Amino acid sequence: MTLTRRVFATTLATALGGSVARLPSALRPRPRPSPSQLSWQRDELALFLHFGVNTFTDREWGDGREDPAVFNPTALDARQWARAGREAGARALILTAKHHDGFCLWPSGLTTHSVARSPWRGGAGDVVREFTDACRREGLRAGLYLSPWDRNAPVYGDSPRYNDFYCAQLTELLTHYGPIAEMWFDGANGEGPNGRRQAYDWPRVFGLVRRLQPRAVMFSDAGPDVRWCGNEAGAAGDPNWATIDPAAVPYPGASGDGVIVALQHGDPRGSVWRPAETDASIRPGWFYHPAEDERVKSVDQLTDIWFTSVGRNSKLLLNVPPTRDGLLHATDVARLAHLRAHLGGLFAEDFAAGRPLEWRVTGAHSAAAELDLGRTVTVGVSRLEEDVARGQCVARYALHGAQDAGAWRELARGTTVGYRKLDRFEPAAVRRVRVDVQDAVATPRRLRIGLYRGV
Ligand code: FUL
Repeated sequence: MTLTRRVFATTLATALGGSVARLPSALRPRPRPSPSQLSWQRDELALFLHFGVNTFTDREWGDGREDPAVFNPTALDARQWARAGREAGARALILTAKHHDGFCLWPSGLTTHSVARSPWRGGAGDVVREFTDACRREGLRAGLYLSPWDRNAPVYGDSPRYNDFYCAQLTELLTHYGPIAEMWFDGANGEGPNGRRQAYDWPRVFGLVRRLQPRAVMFSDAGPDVRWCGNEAGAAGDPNWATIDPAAVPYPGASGDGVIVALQHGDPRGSVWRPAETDASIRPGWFYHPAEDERVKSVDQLTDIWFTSVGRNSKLLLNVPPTRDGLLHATDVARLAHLRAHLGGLFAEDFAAGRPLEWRVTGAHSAAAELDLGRTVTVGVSRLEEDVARGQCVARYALHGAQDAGAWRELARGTTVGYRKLDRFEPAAVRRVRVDVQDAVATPRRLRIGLYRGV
């Protein structure tokens, strides 16, 4: 869209007294990421830390009736979490400040179900403080998970009162611990201690975060900044658009036929930029369970997840739960280091680096790129990237390779590209490579291309 058209569209929207989203799609400027959404995506990998009373009771969902005295991680060292994250290549960490049991890892003034009633650090400890300090010391961004569902709070289900309570807890977290890069709102919404369900005031919650931490991104099924990818198996959708129709998932935890499809795939005509975050655990559960020590995902499994998350225009939020000691388990830490080394090796030598790329726009929605690698090499992995700061465009592409003057042979084909699309294919000896953008939502802009040997 030209500048004049964009100015017109915005002016028209203002004159209509409505948002740009209400304009006919042909007049609407294509959505682009905010600076915070862009930094969020460029982080590529974040670690998720599920930690709390469940760690000690060996459960996945606590019922809110736990004795706070069970929480006693005698060797807790948040610096070890942050160091392991940094060494794994993660650029952010997200901690469950409160899970569904309502137990707070900080001494919240709103409840007694917290670390303040535990024997840990004599009741004077604050895991959120140690966590945010450690992130900063290791140069990582800190994010927090504050479960809306609270099975301990007596006011849960008494909707206006719990909304006040929840916003007050959120205010504690967003005003006492410095910059928070991501607030994570889970969609699970069960019953409270009185058997009632809560009607959350999401506009108020989102407005509060924007006001107190304008640079934070908010994650939930329904955004507003980052959406859930629709499953916990480590696979973003294919295709995966960063744009979505906000009406398709109107609030966190919404259910219905189209919701999961919308979360997985987004929508090429979507009016808002809301990229998908892929959350998956390195272990079967989200919390630490000793019985799962032998079931930590292998480097091959984690690599597959990398290809189906970061390699599908998503960001990977990989859960690595602290143990009862308050440390990441040695097996998990070693696995993270091996994953980093394995990916480092896979992407170490880019045969396309520095090679001139010939880019031709072949139609209103198509283009072709050709690359001479200067010598014959064996290629088994490709990396395609759009400049998503300017939006997402490619809907369908094919990758071909050829030996010197030989015939073109298809190596891979796919749908969306976005921030990054990774493909693995049968290794082939090629000297020339061609990428055909066969369909796009606008005139395709030059792609970045990387080519690697693969295994
Ligand atoms: C879910 C929760 O119910 C799980 O316990 C976990 O926190 C996961 C990330 O989100 O909805």
